[in-house]
Amino acid sequence: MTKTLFVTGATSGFGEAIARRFAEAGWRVVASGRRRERLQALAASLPPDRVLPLVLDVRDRDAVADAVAGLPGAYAEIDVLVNNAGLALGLGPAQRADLDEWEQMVDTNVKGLMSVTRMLLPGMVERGCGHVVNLGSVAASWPYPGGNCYGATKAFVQQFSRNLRSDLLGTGVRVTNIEPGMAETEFSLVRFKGDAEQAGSVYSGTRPLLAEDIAEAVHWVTTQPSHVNINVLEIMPTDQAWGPFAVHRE
Ligand code: NDP
Ligand code: 8X3
Repeated sequence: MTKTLFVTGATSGFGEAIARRFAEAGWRVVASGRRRERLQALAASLPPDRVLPLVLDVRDRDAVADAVAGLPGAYAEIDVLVNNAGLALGLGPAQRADLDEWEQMVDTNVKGLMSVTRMLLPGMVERGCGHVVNLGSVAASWPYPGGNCYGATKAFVQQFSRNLRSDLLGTGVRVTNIEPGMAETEFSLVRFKGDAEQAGSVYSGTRPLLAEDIAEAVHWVTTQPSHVNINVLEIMPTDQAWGPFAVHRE
């Protein structure tokens, strides 16, 4: 039977690659995000009747509820939810951070993820199957200068994913937290407010992960036999690793 995926943030990067990976594998895909034209272009580039473009800002709780309640017949029963929509804003120290930017990260990465999950979970539990895949980050576990609020939102995603597993034990619903390291998408362009040069310098001279690598990982975790739950998958480029502790000296 054809399965259905609901992915947030499908207008670029991981979300778009995930939508493509699953649509090309024959799944129905609800592709959501704020930029309508990009969703329409995505749907138009894939086989007909495979992708439902859904304009949705995950920060708008009522809109999320309406969107889930209004899913048309063929797309109404979601087998896999990928909570991918998210962003980092800025890389400055906490004492100089813009509180509005911190709030936007919390509203999107934390509260948006909570809303979409809460709205879609009852159907999965009722049907006795389903899978919630969250896009966490290495930033959840490994602090770095300027990661402040962004890393904290991903630490929420990490613990929320674990706690979801506890609540869903025995329901047949699976939960996975994917934690990527450096990946070249529009992530840095957003983080640096459209400064392409600064964004490009993050990836120059190295080989970052690609959006398709993450899409492949999401496809793999969701196509394991139903008795297998991949709890967490941390993925880095071969060219990335940890550094020593920083020490301040007078
Ligand atoms: P992109 O900037 O390429 O994609 C982010 C997506 O999130 C876009 O489709 C954007 O769509 C969507 N989005 C942002 N805000 C909202 C909102 N309020 N409502 C709905 N959609 C929203 O970045 P990535 O693909 O790299 O990021 C995807 C996820 O992966 C994020 O959660 C990010 O934190 C995480 N991640 C990224 C890593 C990286 O190095 N790239 C590493 C680890 C994790 P639109 O603007 O159209 O709404
Ligand atoms: C994105 C990876 O290292 O920029 O979550 O925080 S990092």
